[in-house]
Amino acid sequence: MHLDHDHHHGPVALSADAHRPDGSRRALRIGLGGPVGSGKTATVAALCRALRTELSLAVVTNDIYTREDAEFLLREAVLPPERITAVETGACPHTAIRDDISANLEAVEDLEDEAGPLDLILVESGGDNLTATFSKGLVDAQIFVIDVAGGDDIPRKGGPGVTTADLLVVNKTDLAPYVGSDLARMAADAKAQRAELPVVFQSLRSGTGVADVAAWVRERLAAWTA
Ligand SMILES: Nc1nc2c(ncn2[C@@H]2O[C@H](COP(=O)(O)OP(=O)(O)O)[C@@H](O)[C@H]2O)c(=O)[nH]1
Ligand SMILES: [Mg+2]
Repeated sequence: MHLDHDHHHGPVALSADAHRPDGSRRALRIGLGGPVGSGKTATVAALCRALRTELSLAVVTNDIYTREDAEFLLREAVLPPERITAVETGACPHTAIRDDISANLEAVEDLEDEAGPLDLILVESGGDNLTATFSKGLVDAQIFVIDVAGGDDIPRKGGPGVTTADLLVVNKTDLAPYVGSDLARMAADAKAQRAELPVVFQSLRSGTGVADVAAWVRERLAAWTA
């Protein structure tokens, strides 16, 4: 934790600033939100595998009462253990990424202090419903992950995650034939909700789309360091 850490104002002000107290540029922070089971942890794992040789990166997971997601990432060895931190959020996962972000800010700052210098920190939310989004004081950009098995009407239903996330990932396209989800309809509905904001259709089973998500992250990082 930084010495100037102040539980009322310090973390947000520090976070919005692109520099750390020593003047170096802090890591780009990207949040991954979306319903429980849509594939956030699996996407984090895929991004780590795609980017870890070219970037210095770390991950913060948010679980309600456990450290399951962090333990999964550790078991899969997607990154060295000192680059993975779990925040236990208690009852309301959205609170920890939107309202009282202090535990998450502490986690990202500690990672930079202890495992840094870092280019990128991925923050996975505890998983909530369609209304959960990250505070701009915690992350610089956010990815919202939904899946085709959750129903092909989700893009049409909207909500801030679907309509405003910097990137929408529609995951598990491999399951579409089994659950009767119409991918063309999902694409059209997402386009109607998001206009020019990007959408990637992904299947971690077949590996489709991961390269597009990784390319989007690289673009954000290039803009961040420019
Ligand atoms: N068939 C299929 N299963 C997936 C895909 N992505 C993730 N899963 C599975 O969906 C389940 C939930 O994924 P997880 O990443 O833990 O979801 P989270 O709760 O959003 O973090 C796990 O059993 C994953 O293996 C995919 O693209 N296709
Ligand atoms: Mg997860």
